[in-house]
Amino acid sequence: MQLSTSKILYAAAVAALGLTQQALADDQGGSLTALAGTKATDYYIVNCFATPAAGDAKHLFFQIKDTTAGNNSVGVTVINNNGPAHDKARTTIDATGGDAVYSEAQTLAGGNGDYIVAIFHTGTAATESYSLAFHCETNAGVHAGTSIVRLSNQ
Ligand SMILES: [Ca+2]
Ligand SMILES: [Ca+2]
Repeated sequence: MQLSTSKILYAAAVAALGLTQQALADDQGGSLTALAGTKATDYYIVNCFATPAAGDAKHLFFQIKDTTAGNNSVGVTVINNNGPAHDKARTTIDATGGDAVYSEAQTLAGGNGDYIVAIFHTGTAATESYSLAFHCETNAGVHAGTSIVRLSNQ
């Protein structure tokens, strides 16, 4: 009886941990500088991979927050060639900078592997800072293996 109770408590703890992981997104901060002009683009690769606990990644979840108040909006485009036909790239833009609200969340289904992430801003040359929230998820919505590397910083 004691053992059964322990097992149930353990299962509950694991379930709670899983839900917590699902809600937590990784976060990547950065800035597009005025010096880089209107062409300023930051370029990252996010890798989604299977973990023993979660299994295979199905898609990348992402949204962005423009942390610089002002007219220029910050957006992100994610590209993956393994996605379904005509759905290999998605974009989301935070229309209001300087508040706590992120852009509309998007998911792009490319399975395990590399996702190209390009962050840009609209309007004239300006320094615009951002926070990118992202994580890979399984078909069940569980946090899968996620890593990021920055290839270009403007
Ligand atoms: Ca802004
Ligand atoms: Ca916002």
